Amino acid sequence: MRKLTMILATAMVATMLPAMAVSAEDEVISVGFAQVGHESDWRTASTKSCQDVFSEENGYDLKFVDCDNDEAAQKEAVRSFIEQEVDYIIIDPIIATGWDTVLTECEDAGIPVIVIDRTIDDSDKYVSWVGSNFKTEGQAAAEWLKAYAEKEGIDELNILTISGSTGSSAQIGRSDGFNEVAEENGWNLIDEQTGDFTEAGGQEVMENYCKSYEGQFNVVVCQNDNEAFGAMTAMDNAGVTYGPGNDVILISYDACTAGLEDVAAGKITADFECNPLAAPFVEDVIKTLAAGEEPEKEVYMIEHWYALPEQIVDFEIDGVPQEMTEVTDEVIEAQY
Ligand code: GYE
Repeated sequence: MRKLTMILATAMVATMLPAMAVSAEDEVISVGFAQVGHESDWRTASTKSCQDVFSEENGYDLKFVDCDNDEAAQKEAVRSFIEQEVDYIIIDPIIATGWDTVLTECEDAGIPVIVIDRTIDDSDKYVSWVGSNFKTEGQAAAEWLKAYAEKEGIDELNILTISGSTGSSAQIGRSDGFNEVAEENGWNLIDEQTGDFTEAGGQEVMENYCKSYEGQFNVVVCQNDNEAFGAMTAMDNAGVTYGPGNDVILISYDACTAGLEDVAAGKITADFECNPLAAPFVEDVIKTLAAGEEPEKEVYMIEHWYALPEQIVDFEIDGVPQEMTEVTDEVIEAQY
């Protein structure tokens, strides 16, 4: 409900209802959330985080739309939130560009927009963004690979990448961060095709890779865990071994529970976290706005780089030493 309508409605019922009911009605904050879809474990954790925080018990009316990775549907969802006169709009942008028109509509309607996870790169008409530095994640994976290959005495790196959804800031950042380091070090980037952040996509791309590049690769980079699950099925079927001590170094991103279980099982060689639990920080932004104060424009999530002890090596990103975290049962238990 929009603020003005809410005040009027409250004033009208105030004469008729006991004070308790008025204040309960007054406190409900409506939030529209245009979620990317349901493509991955990461996405499930992100959705749950928002549903937990913006619950009825916490005083929210959450209007949740799963946009099924459809850019047009996502813009439609945002417009439907404007029509419903919600108090706040949360967007996790499927792709990074093409946002200025709809964000201008939100601005004209006086509804604050909070962007989470992926970035909007061609408009700044939102109050805050809460998410991860995807380029740093890509650099971390590559700098780890460099240090690990040195330790293992592997001097030729022939790399296949299964990228995320093309044009999403998560894909762009991870590819840029990784590929810059790869090029500096003269590694052989054989191919990069999208698996759309899904298990089925990862499997399909890897099946093609196993046929086209048989015996020619020793590193597979999957831009999320679900793609890695699919890639593992394809490699199993093609008789390619992966994980510590095997044919292929398998790198993944997200580090959700099932991904870390595969690290512990010696299948994924290292997993670079992307933290999906943004909702509590989004609520802080909403509370700051409600108090009439200015929230931070950018809020970064904290993330860890995971491996088993034998695969933990020292590395730096732009001169900053990085800590790696050993995957243990407790760590898996605490993950999302
Ligand atoms: O890595 C992937 C999800 O935008 C960071 O989207 C997110 C990515 C995440 O589908 O699993």
